[in-house]
Amino acid sequence: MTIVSDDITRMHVGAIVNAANESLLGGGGVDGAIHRAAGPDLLKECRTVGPCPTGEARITAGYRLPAQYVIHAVGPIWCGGGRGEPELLCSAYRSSLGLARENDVQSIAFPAISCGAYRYPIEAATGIALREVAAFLDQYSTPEQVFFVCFGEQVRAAYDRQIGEVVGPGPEHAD
Ligand code: AR6
Repeated sequence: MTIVSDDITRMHVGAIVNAANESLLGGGGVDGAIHRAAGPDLLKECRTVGPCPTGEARITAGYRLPAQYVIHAVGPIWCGGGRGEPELLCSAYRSSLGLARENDVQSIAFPAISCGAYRYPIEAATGIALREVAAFLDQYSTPEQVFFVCFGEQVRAAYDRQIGEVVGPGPEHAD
């Protein structure tokens, strides 16, 4: 597991994950950036694979992106925490990793799903991301490499603070 500060559309990996909405028809934030960078064929394919319920994910090609695939995950909108938000966020990460595994994707990059427009508290969301990914990697050998891509200081700080608790301290986890 590696924490990086970057624009996810620039990542040369097997798959990047999009923080999408249920329609899969695009939006703002990382979703908008991914659609702009991939080009209009991404939206065409999304029309054929969507909609996608919250907590699930769908896979498409990456088109003009350096990544081979885009995995469109739908995280929950934060409504105070009493509407199953933690379980739905866990499920969005697990579903994405399951699709990566089924498609033999060896490297995958996640944005901080639900941490922007969907207002999930960052510390809680990044903790879920780290624990779900660590549990999956304990169980399966694919994907081999997972990047947590931070776009902003707050998300970066939250990952940096918590990664040691999940996997133990080590220089290989920072970038
Ligand atoms: N690379 C990496 N991370 C990014 C990038 C980027 N280029 N751009 C933004 N982020 P958000 P959500 C970070 O709002 O909360 C869309 O309209 C951002 O700083 O993109 O899951 C969808 O269509 C934040 O930390 O996704 C949905 O309607 C994180 O990505 C809705 O927003 C997620 O922020 C989904 O909301």
